[in-house]
Amino acid sequence: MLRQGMPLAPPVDAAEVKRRALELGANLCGIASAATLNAFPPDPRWPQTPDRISPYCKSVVVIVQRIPAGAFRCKSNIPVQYLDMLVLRRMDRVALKLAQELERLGHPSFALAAQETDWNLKRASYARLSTRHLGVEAGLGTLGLEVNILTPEFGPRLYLTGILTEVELEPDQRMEEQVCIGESCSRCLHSCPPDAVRQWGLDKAGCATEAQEFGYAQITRFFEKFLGMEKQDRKSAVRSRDVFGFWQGLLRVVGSFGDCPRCLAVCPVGNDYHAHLADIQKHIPEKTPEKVAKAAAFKQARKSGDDVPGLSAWNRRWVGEKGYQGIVARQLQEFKRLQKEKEKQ
Ligand code: B12
Ligand code: SF4
Ligand code: SF4
Repeated sequence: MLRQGMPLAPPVDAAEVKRRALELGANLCGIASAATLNAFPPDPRWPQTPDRISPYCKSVVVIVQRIPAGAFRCKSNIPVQYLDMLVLRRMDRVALKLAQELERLGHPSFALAAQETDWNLKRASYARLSTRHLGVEAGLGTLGLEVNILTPEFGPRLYLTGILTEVELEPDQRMEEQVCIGESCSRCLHSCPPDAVRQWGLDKAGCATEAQEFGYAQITRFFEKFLGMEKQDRKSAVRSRDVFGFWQGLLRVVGSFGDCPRCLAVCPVGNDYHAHLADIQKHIPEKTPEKVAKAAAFKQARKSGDDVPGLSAWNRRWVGEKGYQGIVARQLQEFKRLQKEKEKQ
């Protein structure tokens, strides 16, 4: 008789795990080896490695859930903010289901707390594992100029998580070709409202003012101010837009993170961009002469071989060692060819 939880522990086929992940609703799936992730932490000073979480983890199954492009065609940011929450829920469900199925086969497995950060790592700005770096190691894409992971399929318009398992699975090959077009594109930099995009880096505090309008930093700032207020001012502070924002964040996450869609919306990587966004996102209203000059300086720095921290020998692994080789142009040509074929039918 076969009971749930009985440890049979047969070997598991990696291709079958990926097929099952897609069947459950993931949009992409790849596998990274825990040994590789332990050997290459994104920042060795603050190691985000599976080993810190469990010494028994052998593989990490990485799943991607895309954000529907329609939300980036709207008049306000609200639809993206709301969708983020739905996409994350869906992603976590798929991850949990897959972990349970692996465990039923006899291999202890669990889904990562993908959105939560660790208080002990860089004052809580670091997660247990960096899922972007998991994605790169699992062969799903490479990091862009604004450090989002860009997949050839959906550019950066996605969320991703990992399932940590004790079964050894055949890992996928890391992409060595850079998916991001790079400094000559810089559309993410042009679009960023607080000008937080660096050269394969990010001013995180700057980004958080837009990306987490009612996030943790804003909550603590509000209460610090509140504690020093006169009784009269406290009354109106309690009824302010801030408190409403915090309440909405608690209710549906809207506003507490995933608030700013701009670098996601304008990135020209991915067939979802060619199909649904190229027309309306072509023009970037936030583009200024200062941002154009900043992008030109980045381009020059790379050309002259200057020291760019985001492109250090250690970081290149996740940016794509072979540099940009025209993947976006190739995809666009193929997309147009397929469209012409469809029109003929
Ligand atoms: C915290 C966080 C944020 C915070 C950061 C807050 C802060 N004050 O630090 C803020 C608010 C900025 C943020 C914003 C966004 N986020 Co966020 N965020 C996270 C979270 C929870 C953890 C990030 C983390 O741990 N990073 C890991 C470290 C390694 O990243 P890093 O600092 O960039 O690492 C570099 C530096 O360490 C640098 N480095 C610097 N100094 C040194 C020195 C040495 C010696 C070395 C070697 C390296 C080094 O090299 C590293 C490699 O590039 C992840 C979820 C997760 N579990 O990963 C989501 C996550 C990264 N966020 C995500 C998203 C979608 C966003 C937003 C688009 C949301 C939005 N629409 O508003 C924006 C995008 C901003 C951007 N361009 O990156 C997605 C990414 C999807 C994608 N396509 O990449 C993630 C993966 C969530 C998920 N589960 O899918 N986020
Ligand atoms: S999420 Fe918004 S604020 Fe943050 S880097 Fe992207 S465009 Fe800039
Ligand atoms: S907008 Fe351009 S520069 Fe920015 S991440 Fe996308 S491809 Fe790279």
